[in-house]
Amino acid sequence: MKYENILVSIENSIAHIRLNRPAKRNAVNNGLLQDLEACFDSLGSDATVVVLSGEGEHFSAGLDLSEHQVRSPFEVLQHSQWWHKVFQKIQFGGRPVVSALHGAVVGGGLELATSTHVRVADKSAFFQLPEGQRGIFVGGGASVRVGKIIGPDRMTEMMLTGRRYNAEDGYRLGLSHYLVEQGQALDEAMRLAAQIATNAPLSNWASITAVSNIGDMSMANGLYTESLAAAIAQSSDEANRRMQEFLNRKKG
Ligand code: 1HE
Repeated sequence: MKYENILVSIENSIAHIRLNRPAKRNAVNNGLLQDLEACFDSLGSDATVVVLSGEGEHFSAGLDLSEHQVRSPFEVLQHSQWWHKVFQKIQFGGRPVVSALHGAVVGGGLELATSTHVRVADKSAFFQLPEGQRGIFVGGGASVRVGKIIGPDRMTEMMLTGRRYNAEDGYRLGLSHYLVEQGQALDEAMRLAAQIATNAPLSNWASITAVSNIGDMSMANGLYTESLAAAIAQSSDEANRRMQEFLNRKKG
Protein backbone atom coordinates (compact mmCIF):
# COMPACT_ATOMS: atom_id res chain seq x y z
CA MET A 1 0.00 0.00 0.00
CA LYS A 2 1.24 3.51 -0.87
CA TYR A 3 1.29 6.30 1.68
CA GLU A 4 2.16 9.95 1.28
CA ASN A 5 4.16 10.42 4.50
CA ILE A 6 5.65 7.03 5.29
CA LEU A 7 7.49 4.32 3.39
CA VAL A 8 6.62 0.72 4.15
CA SER A 9 8.36 -2.49 3.17
CA ILE A 10 8.04 -6.02 4.47
CA GLU A 11 10.84 -8.56 4.35
CA ASN A 12 11.39 -11.77 6.31
CA SER A 13 8.30 -11.04 8.42
CA ILE A 14 9.66 -7.63 9.51
CA ALA A 15 7.69 -4.56 8.46
CA HIS A 16 9.90 -1.51 8.12
CA ILE A 17 8.02 1.77 8.49
CA ARG A 18 9.98 4.91 7.71
CA LEU A 19 8.69 8.38 8.59
CA ASN A 20 9.20 10.19 5.33
CA ARG A 21 8.99 13.96 5.73
CA PRO A 22 12.73 14.64 6.03
CA ALA A 23 12.46 18.24 4.78
CA LYS A 24 10.18 18.92 7.76
CA ARG A 25 12.30 16.80 10.13
CA ASN A 26 9.52 14.19 10.13
CA ALA A 27 7.21 16.54 12.00
CA VAL A 28 3.95 14.74 12.66
CA ASN A 29 1.13 16.36 10.68
CA ASN A 30 -2.37 14.92 10.39
CA GLY A 31 -1.40 13.15 7.18
CA LEU A 32 1.50 11.35 8.85
CA LEU A 33 -0.64 10.31 11.80
CA GLN A 34 -3.33 9.08 9.41
CA ASP A 35 -0.77 7.05 7.46
CA LEU A 36 0.64 5.48 10.63
CA GLU A 37 -2.86 4.53 11.76
CA ALA A 38 -3.82 3.04 8.39
CA CYS A 39 -0.53 1.20 8.15
CA PHE A 40 -0.74 -0.40 11.61
CA ASP A 41 -4.39 -1.29 10.90
CA SER A 42 -3.51 -3.00 7.66
CA LEU A 43 -0.49 -5.06 8.73
CA GLY A 44 -1.19 -8.72 8.13
CA SER A 45 0.22 -12.04 9.24
CA ASP A 46 3.24 -11.58 6.96
CA ALA A 47 4.55 -8.96 9.42
CA THR A 48 5.26 -10.24 12.92
CA VAL A 49 7.63 -7.48 14.09
CA VAL A 50 7.83 -3.80 13.10
CA VAL A 51 10.85 -1.52 12.82
CA LEU A 52 10.14 2.21 12.90
CA SER A 53 12.71 4.76 11.77
CA GLY A 54 12.92 8.25 10.33
CA GLU A 55 14.33 9.37 6.99
CA GLY A 56 16.86 12.23 6.93
CA GLU A 57 18.80 13.72 9.80
CA HIS A 58 16.19 13.33 12.54
CA PHE A 59 13.76 10.73 13.86
CA SER A 60 10.98 13.28 14.43
CA ALA A 61 10.55 16.94 15.38
CA GLY A 62 7.16 16.21 16.97
CA LEU A 63 3.88 17.94 16.26
CA ASP A 64 3.84 19.80 12.95
CA LEU A 65 3.59 23.34 14.26
CA SER A 66 2.64 24.71 10.83
CA GLU A 67 -0.75 23.00 11.19
CA HIS A 68 -1.39 25.02 14.30
CA GLN A 69 -4.75 26.68 14.36
CA VAL A 70 -6.72 27.93 17.29
CA ARG A 71 -9.07 25.12 18.14
CA SER A 72 -11.82 24.92 20.72
CA PRO A 73 -10.95 23.02 23.91
CA PHE A 74 -13.07 20.11 22.73
CA GLU A 75 -11.32 20.00 19.34
CA VAL A 76 -7.92 19.93 21.05
CA LEU A 77 -9.16 17.14 23.30
CA GLN A 78 -10.30 15.13 20.28
CA HIS A 79 -7.04 15.77 18.42
CA SER A 80 -5.04 14.59 21.42
CA GLN A 81 -7.25 11.51 21.77
CA TRP A 82 -6.57 10.65 18.13
CA TRP A 83 -2.82 10.68 18.84
CA HIS A 84 -3.51 8.45 21.83
CA LYS A 85 -5.57 6.05 19.72
CA VAL A 86 -2.82 5.68 17.10
CA PHE A 87 -0.06 5.23 19.68
CA GLN A 88 -2.18 2.66 21.56
CA LYS A 89 -2.36 0.73 18.29
CA ILE A 90 1.42 0.83 18.10
CA GLN A 91 1.93 -0.24 21.71
CA PHE A 92 -0.88 -2.79 21.98
CA GLY A 93 -1.42 -3.86 18.36
CA GLY A 94 0.05 -7.27 19.14
CA ARG A 95 3.33 -6.82 17.27
CA PRO A 96 6.62 -5.88 18.91
CA VAL A 97 7.82 -2.53 17.55
CA VAL A 98 11.52 -1.63 17.54
CA SER A 99 12.42 2.00 16.90
CA ALA A 100 15.70 3.28 15.47
CA LEU A 101 16.30 6.77 16.85
CA HIS A 102 18.67 9.45 15.65
CA GLY A 103 18.84 13.24 15.75
CA ALA A 104 15.76 14.94 17.19
CA VAL A 105 13.42 12.73 19.19
CA VAL A 106 11.39 15.61 20.55
CA GLY A 107 7.87 16.46 21.64
CA GLY A 108 5.44 14.24 19.77
CA GLY A 109 8.48 12.43 18.32
CA LEU A 110 9.42 11.30 21.82
CA GLU A 111 5.79 10.36 22.45
CA LEU A 112 5.86 8.24 19.31
CA ALA A 113 9.18 6.65 20.25
CA THR A 114 8.01 5.77 23.75
CA SER A 115 5.00 3.92 22.35
CA THR A 116 7.49 1.44 20.82
CA HIS A 117 8.77 -1.50 22.83
CA VAL A 118 12.48 -1.55 22.05
CA ARG A 119 14.31 1.70 21.40
CA VAL A 120 17.75 1.86 19.80
CA ALA A 121 19.39 5.29 19.66
CA ASP A 122 22.56 6.30 17.93
CA LYS A 123 24.92 8.89 19.38
CA SER A 124 23.35 11.77 17.43
CA ALA A 125 20.00 11.30 19.19
CA PHE A 126 18.65 13.89 21.59
CA PHE A 127 15.47 13.97 23.62
CA GLN A 128 13.40 16.97 24.56
CA LEU A 129 9.88 18.07 25.46
CA PRO A 130 9.78 21.67 24.16
CA GLU A 131 6.00 22.04 24.57
CA GLY A 132 6.39 24.55 27.41
CA GLN A 133 8.52 26.77 25.19
CA ARG A 134 5.89 26.53 22.41
CA GLY A 135 3.08 27.54 24.77
CA ILE A 136 1.32 24.20 24.69
CA PHE A 137 1.28 20.95 26.66
CA VAL A 138 2.04 17.36 25.71
CA GLY A 139 -0.93 15.56 24.15
CA GLY A 140 0.42 12.36 22.63
CA GLY A 141 0.84 10.35 25.80
CA ALA A 142 4.09 11.71 27.26
CA SER A 143 2.63 12.28 30.73
CA VAL A 144 1.93 8.58 30.89
CA ARG A 145 4.71 6.95 28.89
CA VAL A 146 7.64 9.32 29.39
CA GLY A 147 6.47 9.92 32.97
CA LYS A 148 6.63 6.18 33.62
CA ILE A 149 10.08 5.78 32.12
CA ILE A 150 11.91 8.72 33.70
CA GLY A 151 9.44 9.46 36.51
CA PRO A 152 6.94 12.35 36.80
CA ASP A 153 9.43 14.40 38.81
CA ARG A 154 12.10 14.35 36.11
CA MET A 155 9.54 14.85 33.35
CA THR A 156 8.19 17.96 35.09
CA GLU A 157 11.71 19.38 35.28
CA MET A 158 12.34 18.43 31.63
CA MET A 159 9.24 20.35 30.54
CA LEU A 160 9.80 23.37 32.77
CA THR A 161 13.38 23.96 31.69
CA GLY A 162 13.08 22.61 28.14
CA ARG A 163 16.35 20.77 28.71
CA ARG A 164 17.74 18.58 25.98
CA TYR A 165 19.04 15.19 27.02
CA ASN A 166 21.81 13.90 24.76
CA ALA A 167 22.02 10.28 23.59
CA GLU A 168 24.10 9.13 26.59
CA ASP A 169 21.71 10.78 29.07
CA GLY A 170 18.70 9.34 27.24
CA TYR A 171 20.22 5.87 27.40
CA ARG A 172 21.05 6.24 31.09
CA LEU A 173 17.47 7.34 31.83
CA GLY A 174 15.87 4.55 29.80
CA LEU A 175 14.55 6.68 26.95
CA SER A 176 16.53 4.29 24.78
CA HIS A 177 17.44 0.70 25.63
CA TYR A 178 20.47 0.57 23.34
CA LEU A 179 23.07 3.17 22.44
CA VAL A 180 25.10 2.61 19.28
CA GLU A 181 27.55 4.53 17.12
CA GLN A 182 26.17 7.20 14.83
CA GLY A 183 24.48 5.69 11.77
CA GLN A 184 24.16 2.22 13.35
CA ALA A 185 20.70 2.44 14.93
CA LEU A 186 18.75 0.97 12.03
CA ASP A 187 21.11 -2.01 11.59
CA GLU A 188 20.91 -2.77 15.30
CA ALA A 189 17.11 -2.34 15.30
CA MET A 190 16.86 -4.78 12.37
CA ARG A 191 19.10 -7.27 14.14
CA LEU A 192 16.97 -7.10 17.29
CA ALA A 193 13.74 -7.33 15.27
CA ALA A 194 15.01 -10.49 13.57
CA GLN A 195 15.85 -11.95 16.96
CA ILE A 196 12.41 -11.02 18.37
CA ALA A 197 10.74 -12.60 15.31
CA THR A 198 12.18 -15.99 16.33
CA ASN A 199 10.28 -15.94 19.67
CA ALA A 200 6.98 -17.77 19.98
CA PRO A 201 4.26 -15.34 18.79
CA LEU A 202 2.21 -15.86 21.95
CA SER A 203 5.20 -15.06 24.16
CA ASN A 204 5.73 -11.83 22.22
CA TRP A 205 2.05 -11.03 22.50
CA ALA A 206 2.07 -11.57 26.27
CA SER A 207 5.26 -9.53 26.69
CA ILE A 208 3.85 -6.49 24.94
CA THR A 209 0.25 -6.62 26.15
CA ALA A 210 0.30 -8.19 29.59
CA VAL A 211 3.35 -6.51 31.09
CA SER A 212 2.34 -2.89 30.65
CA ASN A 213 -1.31 -3.58 31.51
CA ILE A 214 -0.23 -5.35 34.67
CA GLY A 215 1.88 -2.32 35.54
CA ASP A 216 -1.36 -0.37 35.98
CA MET A 217 -3.04 -2.96 38.20
CA SER A 218 -3.22 -3.76 41.86
CA MET A 219 -0.94 -6.58 42.98
CA ALA A 220 -3.79 -9.09 43.23
CA ASN A 221 -5.17 -8.21 39.78
CA GLY A 222 -1.68 -8.18 38.30
CA LEU A 223 -0.82 -11.62 39.60
CA TYR A 224 -4.13 -13.02 38.38
CA THR A 225 -3.64 -11.49 34.93
CA GLU A 226 -0.09 -12.85 34.78
CA SER A 227 -1.46 -16.33 35.44
CA LEU A 228 -4.00 -15.90 32.64
CA ALA A 229 -1.32 -14.76 30.19
CA ALA A 230 0.90 -17.66 31.26
CA ALA A 231 -1.99 -20.08 30.77
CA ILE A 232 -2.48 -18.90 27.21
CA ALA A 233 1.20 -18.88 26.25
CA GLN A 234 2.25 -22.03 28.06
CA SER A 235 -0.54 -24.29 26.85
CA SER A 236 0.23 -23.76 23.17
CA ASP A 237 1.69 -26.45 20.90
CA GLU A 238 4.49 -24.03 20.15
CA ALA A 239 5.51 -23.88 23.84
CA ASN A 240 5.46 -27.65 24.06
CA ARG A 241 7.55 -28.01 20.92
CA ARG A 242 10.12 -25.46 22.05
CA MET A 243 10.52 -26.93 25.52
CA GLN A 244 10.94 -30.44 24.11
CA GLU A 245 13.46 -29.09 21.62
CA PHE A 246 15.46 -27.63 24.51
CA LEU A 247 15.26 -30.81 26.61
CA ASN A 248 16.23 -33.03 23.69
CA ARG A 249 19.07 -30.87 22.45
CA LYS A 250 22.35 -32.62 21.87
CA LYS A 251 25.12 -31.23 24.03
CA GLY A 252 28.70 -30.69 22.86
C1 1HE B 1 9.00 21.95 11.44
C2 1HE B 1 9.10 21.37 12.72
C3 1HE B 1 7.88 21.16 13.44
C4 1HE B 1 11.09 21.52 11.92
N1 1HE B 1 6.72 21.55 12.85
N2 1HE B 1 7.83 22.31 10.90
N3 1HE B 1 8.45 20.47 18.06
C5 1HE B 1 9.38 21.38 18.23
O1 1HE B 1 9.19 22.39 18.86
C6 1HE B 1 10.69 21.14 17.53
C7 1HE B 1 10.88 22.17 16.45
N4 1HE B 1 12.01 21.87 15.57
C8 1HE B 1 13.29 22.04 15.93
O2 1HE B 1 13.63 22.36 17.06
C9 1HE B 1 14.32 21.86 14.86
O3 1HE B 1 13.67 21.91 13.59
C10 1HE B 1 15.08 20.50 14.95
C11 1HE B 1 16.04 20.54 16.13
C12 1HE B 1 14.12 19.31 15.06
C13 1HE B 1 15.89 20.27 13.64
O4 1HE B 1 16.73 21.40 13.40
P1 1HE B 1 17.32 21.63 11.94
O5 1HE B 1 18.24 22.80 12.03
O6 1HE B 1 17.86 20.35 11.38
O7 1HE B 1 16.05 21.99 11.00
P2 1HE B 1 15.26 23.39 10.87
O8 1HE B 1 16.00 24.29 9.94
O9 1HE B 1 14.88 23.93 12.21
O10 1HE B 1 13.90 22.91 10.17
C14 1HE B 1 13.88 22.46 8.81
C15 1HE B 1 12.47 22.64 8.30
O11 1HE B 1 11.59 21.82 9.05
C16 1HE B 1 11.94 24.07 8.50
O12 1HE B 1 11.02 24.31 7.46
P3 1HE B 1 11.44 25.18 6.16
O13 1HE B 1 10.23 25.18 5.30
O14 1HE B 1 11.84 26.53 6.69
O15 1HE B 1 12.63 24.45 5.53
C17 1HE B 1 11.18 23.99 9.80
O16 1HE B 1 10.18 24.95 9.91
C18 1HE B 1 10.57 22.59 9.67
N5 1HE B 1 10.24 22.02 10.97
N6 1HE B 1 10.38 21.11 12.99
C19 1HE B 1 6.73 22.09 11.62
N7 1HE B 1 7.85 20.60 14.63
C20 1HE B 1 0.53 15.70 20.43
S1 1HE B 1 1.20 17.06 21.16
C21 1HE B 1 2.89 17.07 20.73
C22 1HE B 1 3.40 18.45 20.95
C23 1HE B 1 4.74 18.66 20.34
O17 1HE B 1 5.30 17.81 19.68
S2 1HE B 1 5.42 20.19 20.61
C24 1HE B 1 7.04 20.10 19.96
C25 1HE B 1 7.10 20.56 18.56
